[in-house]
Amino acid sequence: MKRRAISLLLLLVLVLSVALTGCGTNSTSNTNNNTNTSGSNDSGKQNADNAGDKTVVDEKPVPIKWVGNPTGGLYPDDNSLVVKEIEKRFNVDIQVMKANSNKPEEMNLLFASGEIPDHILIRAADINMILEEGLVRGVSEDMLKEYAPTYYERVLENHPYVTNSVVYDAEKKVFYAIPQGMGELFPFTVIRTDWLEKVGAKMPTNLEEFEEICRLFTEEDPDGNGKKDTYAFSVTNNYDVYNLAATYGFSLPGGVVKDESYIKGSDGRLRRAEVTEGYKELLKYVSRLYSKGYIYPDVTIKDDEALFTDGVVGIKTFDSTYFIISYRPKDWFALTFKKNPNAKTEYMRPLKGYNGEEAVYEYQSSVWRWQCFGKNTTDEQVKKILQIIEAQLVDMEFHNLIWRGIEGEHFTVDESGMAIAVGDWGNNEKIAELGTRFFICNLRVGEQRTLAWGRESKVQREFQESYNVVEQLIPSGTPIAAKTEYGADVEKIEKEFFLNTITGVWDVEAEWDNYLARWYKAGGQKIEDEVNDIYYNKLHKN
Ligand SMILES: [Ca+2]
Repeated sequence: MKRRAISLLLLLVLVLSVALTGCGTNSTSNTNNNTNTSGSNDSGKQNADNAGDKTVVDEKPVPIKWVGNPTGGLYPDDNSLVVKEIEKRFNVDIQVMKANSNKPEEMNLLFASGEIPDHILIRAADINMILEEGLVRGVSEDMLKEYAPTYYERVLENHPYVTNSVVYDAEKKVFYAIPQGMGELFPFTVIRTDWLEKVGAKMPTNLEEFEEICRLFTEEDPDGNGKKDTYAFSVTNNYDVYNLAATYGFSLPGGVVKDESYIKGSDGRLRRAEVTEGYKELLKYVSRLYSKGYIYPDVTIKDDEALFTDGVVGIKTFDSTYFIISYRPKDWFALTFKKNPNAKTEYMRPLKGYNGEEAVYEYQSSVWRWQCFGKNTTDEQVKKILQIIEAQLVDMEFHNLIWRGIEGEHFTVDESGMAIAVGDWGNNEKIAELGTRFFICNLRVGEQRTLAWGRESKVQREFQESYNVVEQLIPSGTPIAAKTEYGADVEKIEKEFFLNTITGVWDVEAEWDNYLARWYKAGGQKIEDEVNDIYYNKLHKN
């Protein structure tokens, strides 16, 4: 009700602003027509390409209102290099929409004003709103395949379940939203191998060996300073036990792999990992390590990465990019080697599971944003947008232009293959001035990834190729209304149980039933019911 009232009010504002911008649009499109005659070379080429379609000689630029990714909340100027280049190449007239796709309130305001952009970028969490209000048009699979075949391929590669989700109409073969984002690497655990050498141990391969390493790192003076002042690892959140959880057969949200994991029980019912027996066993294992003194005692410490940097702990689990020193040269991992030039580390292979089985990694392809098309957008406009997206995926020069500008002028490539901004071209203000990063489509592969993160990212990817990866039962980006409502309450209970049991305040076994009761009562029941309804009635209709 409240929202309706606000919408009406904004509608008034809209009527006024449309009346005002109406005049502005006319005058700008006139100027655009003028400037475009000078760039007739390119439009001539476009016409030739489209000769089969139409016999229009002097095609007018196709107007496109684009909601993109404003770096640091700043928008590209209409005259920025990137905007001008896109306009020239594709014979379009880009209007940069000044609504921040990272901020739902700004997007709401834009839609409430009646303005529906042609290219819409929206946060994963906001897709429900946009679908329910009918703000987008569908794009057929055929159209995607015809104008953006690489885009289509990479979307399906990274989000294989999208055609079995709420954004896809399986009967009509139409997408209402297209996921942007990539299958992330799983968080890595690194171990100080110079410590392993010092205590005469090898990389652990199972939970027993891991526990023994924890003991040695705590009791056998791995840093050789004659004092008992080290621990195996620290625990402040799920990150730290991510790879241990995998050995118990499930994924925990941590860093970029942030989806909750649902596991199908022998009764066919999907349950959140945190209320399953495997989770209980994990907590017992970790609390035992804590009770033996192997885990850093303070679990509330904010900056626990520094414990690794300072050589207080010798094991750390974190997002992959942090272990790329050239990519994050000033971060905690890189600093470890500045502080202690003798430090050596290696990634830990997945440990053998507690039941003797292989560790389980759930494939999660983060939906960073959804890409959608406004309900008033024409086929011609969709076609142009798809071509712009396709070009940045297949044409490296155009890809670079969209992401970082012109090589040699705005960026250079270092010895690790990573692109480095020249001068201050990496600053937010300069990014807006240039227009880079606003039109990005985040589905990068091969060289495109190397340019972003350097060659170590390839090493990491290869390291994880042997992982035992399973499908996600509830795909990334699936809207779960009950989670929106009760998610925070339920997570509070999970967090409290996690920290209190690990530190031995509560006994896992004694408190388990109590925890489950509170979890279900706080909204967990509603989430679980909805998840099962989605799984059985919406995703698997057959
Ligand atoms: Ca010591």
